[in-house]
Amino acid sequence: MVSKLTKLSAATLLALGASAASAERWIIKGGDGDVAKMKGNSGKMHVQGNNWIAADLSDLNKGQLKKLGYTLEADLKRQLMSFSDDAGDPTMTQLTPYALYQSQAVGTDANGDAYPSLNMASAKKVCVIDSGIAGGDGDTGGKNDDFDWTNISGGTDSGTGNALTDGGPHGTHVAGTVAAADNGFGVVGFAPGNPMHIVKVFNASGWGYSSDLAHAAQECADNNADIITMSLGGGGANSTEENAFKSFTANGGLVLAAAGNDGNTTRSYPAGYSSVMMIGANDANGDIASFSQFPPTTVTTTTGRGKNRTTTTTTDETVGVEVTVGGVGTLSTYPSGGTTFTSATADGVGFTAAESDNNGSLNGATYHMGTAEATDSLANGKICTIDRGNISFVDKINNCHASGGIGAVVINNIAGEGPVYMDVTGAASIPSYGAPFESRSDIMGAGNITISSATSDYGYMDGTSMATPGAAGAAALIWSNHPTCTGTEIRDAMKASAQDGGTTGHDDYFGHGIVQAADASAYITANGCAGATDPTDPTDPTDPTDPTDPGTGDLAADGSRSKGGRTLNVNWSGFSSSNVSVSVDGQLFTEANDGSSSYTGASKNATYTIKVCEEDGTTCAPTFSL
Ligand SMILES: [Ca+2]
Ligand SMILES: [Ca+2]
Repeated sequence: MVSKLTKLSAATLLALGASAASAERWIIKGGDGDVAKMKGNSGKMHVQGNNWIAADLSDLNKGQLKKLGYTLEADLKRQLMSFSDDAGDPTMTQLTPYALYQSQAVGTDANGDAYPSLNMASAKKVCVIDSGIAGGDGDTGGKNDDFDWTNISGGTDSGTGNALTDGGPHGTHVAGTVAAADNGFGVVGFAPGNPMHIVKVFNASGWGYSSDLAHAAQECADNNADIITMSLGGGGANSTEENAFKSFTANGGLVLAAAGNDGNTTRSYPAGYSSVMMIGANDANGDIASFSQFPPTTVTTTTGRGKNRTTTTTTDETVGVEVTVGGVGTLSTYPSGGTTFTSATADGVGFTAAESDNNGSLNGATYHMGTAEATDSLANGKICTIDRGNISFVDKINNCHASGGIGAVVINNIAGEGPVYMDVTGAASIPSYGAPFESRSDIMGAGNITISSATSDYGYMDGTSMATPGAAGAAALIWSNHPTCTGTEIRDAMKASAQDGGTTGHDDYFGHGIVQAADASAYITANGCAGATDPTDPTDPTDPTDPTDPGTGDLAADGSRSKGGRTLNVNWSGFSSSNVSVSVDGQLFTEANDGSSSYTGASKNATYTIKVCEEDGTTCAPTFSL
């Protein structure tokens, strides 16, 4: 084993790490078109064309390349296509939430062929462990009619009462994402009308315990459920709880739970048990939700004492996020009358309007006030459209009102964040709504805006709690088309077919990526329940030894720390290129593919995120931390 020590001091390692994180990516072209010369004067190369390359460039690189006569062009970021909810009023028409389009639960493929739909004859029952469901008058509202109530069961618990009445809206929202009925009104779930058993472990106080969950898992099994979904969690593992889910999984079931909403690396349980599939949340653009937790997929074990003490880190993806589903601005069912729903259009084009405490109907011509930092008489009698930023919402609304404006629509200035939820305490009492940045061009140019707001059976929530029932519903949809598979086989197919998100390959935020229900079903059709030999490579199921195999399943990397924690030792296997690319907290090293390398100068109090990739950076072993 060859070891290579860098000559970097601790300060340098950290400083370089910071600059690497902000490294700019450029396209180099023109001049003599000599690709080798371009590469020789660049940082890490990402893509190579006939007479151009795309690479990371330092200022020094840029100067040198320009001197050699090459042209530099900024390499721009391209995002996945955004998805939208249908626009309209759910009491009048049925709206499909965006996450169903994004995860292929509805819609058609590139050839116009419909994605597989729920096969009710072989439906798998989903057990929803949450705060009950609005089947009658509960804490928040009345019965929601947008369920197939003949397919829903639930018991009574001495602590929380009847599971078929709500103990808060959370459980009803979650259940709607799994299985709201396809009936022409309201919303539609991932597996519409699918059989569900409801276990109520929470009431208004919002507390449950691991023992409650162990008991609930047994109730799910007793009621012949195949899938358990839990939009809940907390810190610390508990063997009774873990054994309950292990047993459910060992008996052929599938258990899913939310990663958590604290936006940090904390591992929540039950999601953190290996037997439970941890679900993260992405937004409508396919970006990770800011709140979605991303625990490391590494397990560290220490052996020996004193000088012989060694720490070994291995990768276990089943203790981290495995897949994600849309969970930002999720539209679903509420206990009847339990929320308000706002319907908004700009020249007939729908947009998401977040109500404030100053709600009410609006209908009129618009005037765009920019950031509304001063009054403007042209807003008189108009609906003010206003950009977020520079001054408070209250000041903006007051300037609109003082200009004679009849209402305000404040547009977010951050993409992917949804509409602005405004605190309007102290503002003039004109109807005031928030809107998302993505709708800015529709709103600003609109001749007319119409907004109505009324009590409703439908509304929005954010959270990995909203993503998890989406994954459970997708699992029910996929499984109903392949009823002889086990829950674990469905889980593997969902991971193998997920659409990669974030950094290339498996990562702690997305796991394998965004669930693709139709692709998962096609994967099982192509490979059988047991899946491909190389389960992370759906494109090459038959020959994992094929050197052109792009899969990541054969690639492994781990490491340890020595010298008082200041040296990082990285090991890898399964790579085919002559060099590999090692990223240490974003700082890139090209190393001979000899299986290991070491880096000195680490800060002993810092954790480093390490990724080993083939030299071209396209295929990587799972990321790990030291
Ligand atoms: Ca419906
Ligand atoms: Ca990824």
